[in-house]
Amino acid sequence: MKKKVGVLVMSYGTPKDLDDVEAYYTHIRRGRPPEPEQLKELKDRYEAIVGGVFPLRENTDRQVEHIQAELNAMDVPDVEFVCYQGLKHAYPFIEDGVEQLAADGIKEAVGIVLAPHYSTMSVGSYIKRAKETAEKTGVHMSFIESYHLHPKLIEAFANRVNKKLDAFVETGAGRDEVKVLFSAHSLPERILSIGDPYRDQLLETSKAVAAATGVTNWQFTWQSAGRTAEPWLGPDVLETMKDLSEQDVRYMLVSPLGFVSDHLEVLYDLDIEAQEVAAELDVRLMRIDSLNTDPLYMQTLADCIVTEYQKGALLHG
Ligand code: FEC
Repeated sequence: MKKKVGVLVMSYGTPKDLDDVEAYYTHIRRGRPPEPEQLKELKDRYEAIVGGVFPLRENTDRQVEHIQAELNAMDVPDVEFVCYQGLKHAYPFIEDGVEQLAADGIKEAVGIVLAPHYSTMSVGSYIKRAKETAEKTGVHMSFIESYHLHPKLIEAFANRVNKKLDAFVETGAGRDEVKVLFSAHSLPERILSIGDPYRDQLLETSKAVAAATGVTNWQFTWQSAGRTAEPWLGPDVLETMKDLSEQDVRYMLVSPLGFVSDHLEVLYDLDIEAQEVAAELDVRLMRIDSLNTDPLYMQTLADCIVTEYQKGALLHG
């Protein structure tokens, strides 16, 4: 019989429905309930993306199914991979995922996050929570911290950039006239003083995608900064768009490299908010399609998981 190896696939998580937004937001704020106007503003954003649906949940479900299929198609001798979900801010939480795999009798597992870049505030905190539960439940777990330069990930992003640059060319723009804006979720500026690799890894992915597409007209910018008083990394994409339009840039392709799925930060912050700013500035803005279950992305994850598992198997016999 094949040995069952657990795979904890971790992701941000999204509310179940509009009534669940308050509990979700309170969890993000580490137990502090939002003010009524903050809650209303967040609900309005969810309602604006196709009538209040929560695409991240379905996307994550589909990604997990595809990863499991991809892993078992790799035919690792004597091993069957079984995937579990662990969400940062929604049910099933990271702790639930680890407890479930332990309850199913799994003794060995690999953890991966559906976000390619490492920050102590993002991936680091997912891993910390999973590790704590793994220790309590006696599961031996190892983790993939980042995969931001995996060749198949770069190829998947490059294909998407090329596809949208072709779409610009069809509308009459010159390929080199399009400013490619690589973007990612902002974090508080204080991450830089603790030597966090997040910004450098994002720049490395940007350079690799630019090299793979031959794009030289690009820059990196942040997006979706949190609504807190402390300073967040900038410039924000909306500010970048304004600056560029003052320099007479008329075509912009926003390419969020820090996100892998369609969700609020893409469908609202870029497709609604940034498009409104583009209309005011009279610039043409497009966005690359999200990776979702792109086979190249699924293969990136499966490859990282199998490599991590085999490294552990070699070490522990
Ligand atoms: O579609 C959905 O339902 C979920 C969309 C979503 C994703 C996402 C990814 C990241 N976040 C990261 C960091 C922070 C920090 C704070 C913060 C706050 C929010 C709020 C919402 C939200 N985030 Fe998020 N994030 C998503 C949604 N995020 C909603 C609360 C309202 C707001 O500020 O807009 C600030 C927390 C605090 O108050 O202390 C920090 C990072 C990522 C990308 C990596 C990852 O996926 O883990 C980093 C998707």
